[in-house]
Amino acid sequence: NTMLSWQRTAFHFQPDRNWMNDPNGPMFYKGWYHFFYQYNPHAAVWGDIVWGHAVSKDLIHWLHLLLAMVPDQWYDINGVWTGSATILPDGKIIMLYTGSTNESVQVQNLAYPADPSDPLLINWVKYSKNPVLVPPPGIEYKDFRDPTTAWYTPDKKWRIVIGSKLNKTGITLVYDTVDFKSYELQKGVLHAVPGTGMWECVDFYPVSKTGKNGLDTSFDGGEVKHVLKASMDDDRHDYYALGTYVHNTTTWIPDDPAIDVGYGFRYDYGKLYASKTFYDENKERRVLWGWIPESDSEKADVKKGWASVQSIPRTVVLDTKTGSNLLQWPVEEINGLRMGRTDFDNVEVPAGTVLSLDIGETTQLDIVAEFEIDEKALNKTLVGGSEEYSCSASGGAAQQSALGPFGFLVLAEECLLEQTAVYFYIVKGNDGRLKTHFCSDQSRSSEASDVDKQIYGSTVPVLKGEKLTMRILVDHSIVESFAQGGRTCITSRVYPTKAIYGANRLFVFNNATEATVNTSIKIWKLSSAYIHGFSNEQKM
Ligand code: DQQ
Repeated sequence: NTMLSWQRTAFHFQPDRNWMNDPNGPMFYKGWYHFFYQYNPHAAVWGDIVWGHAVSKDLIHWLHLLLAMVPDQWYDINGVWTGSATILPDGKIIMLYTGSTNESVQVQNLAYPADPSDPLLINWVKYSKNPVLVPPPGIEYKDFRDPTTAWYTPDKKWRIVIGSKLNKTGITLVYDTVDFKSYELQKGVLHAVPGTGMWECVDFYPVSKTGKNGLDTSFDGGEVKHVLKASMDDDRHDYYALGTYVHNTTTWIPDDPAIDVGYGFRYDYGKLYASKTFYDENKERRVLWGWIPESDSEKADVKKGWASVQSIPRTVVLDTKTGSNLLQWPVEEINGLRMGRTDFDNVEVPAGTVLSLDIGETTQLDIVAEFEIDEKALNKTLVGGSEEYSCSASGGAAQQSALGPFGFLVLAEECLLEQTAVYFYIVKGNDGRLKTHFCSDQSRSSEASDVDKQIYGSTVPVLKGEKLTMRILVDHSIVESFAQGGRTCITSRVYPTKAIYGANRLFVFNNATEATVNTSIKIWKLSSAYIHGFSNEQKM
């Protein structure tokens, strides 16, 4: 089926076939990265959820292993749902996950490796007295899921958080435990935000205010902020906020109440959901995984026989320059896929031009670029470019103003019949201040009619003296874009019908009416990653 098989990605994690959703229990253990994921072994749609399992030495090349856990007990017979790993100081692994019971009640279960000396952790044992937690009084039986990684507290206990809701208020229930078998519900909810609905896949972790390294989830030093992230069941986006965690009162307070969980920053302004971080002690970094759902129709997924990929794992650190947002960046191991590099230095792109970047195959790319706008245009009194601009409500890459849009057309067909535009759009306010938007326009990404054609994006902080920079990873049907070192990220899932294989082109464009931009671009072709292994059918 050549129409659809080309959409298979070449270096994004995915099983051989069928449906995948949330990342589960990522960790580094005895020299291997372990990745588990929500998986339907029977179809390309959600259902019959088990835990798929794969291992890697570098987070890029993967060996699929046997299914780790399947629904075979009354407490998870309707699904082995999302969970997290905690590695205790003695190296013991604790896996907590949500089970949907025979009555569809959401409960928390404990599992551990059958043989901790096996670095591949092939076999998993469920604790004989599961479930270890059932919904507490006042919580609906279907609003209690996705336990976090535990952190060690000053009271010498382990603390976890579980997402829930009370009426329409998203909340995080907090439990303390000593042995992971019995738990005490804490009085305070860590945080609650009215109007946000059910919080799925909560993540909670410290980031350093001073260092470049990631921090263990239990880190308890001085110079940290804590990130609280929740996946909003209502609007299907992952929102995070930075704040201060106070152990004694079991609270977390956002730095800026206007940028709270559910209202403020998203990890990604395109497709990314149910994400989860882990502390990678191997490289002293915190790594984020996110599920990238499809944006075509369910019918198309069934036809192509698979659905969803995972994002390229991203390192996450506090942006110490702004102090107010995170930086997400593809793990450095992705650079190992880089092959030939082509440089375009100091290319002038006048207002209203599109330049073809003639580099041959353009389906697997790593593009790193910087842009400078000519001073004359910046200093002019400008017309066009509304202060109310937002990528998603705009006319996309076709909407011109004095200072933008400019950027790239990827997965583009020669005559631009199909194109996915990734670009900056600058607005000059009445006060003369510049505001930079970073957008990804899917409106002309495909001639197919049953696919998402939204325009994604948000603003991106640009500090004094900084050039505008972006990095784009292109992988057949997915475009992951990072602006200003990862302050704003956008993942687009696109389905061109013409811009495929050799018919695929890359362009740099400047659709501004006033500004000439000067750009320097480095482009690497990326080779495919090894992502194979045993058949997942073996254990069913
Ligand atoms: N997916 C899991 C749930 C989680 C949801 C079920 C988020 O545990 O809340 O597959 O995508």
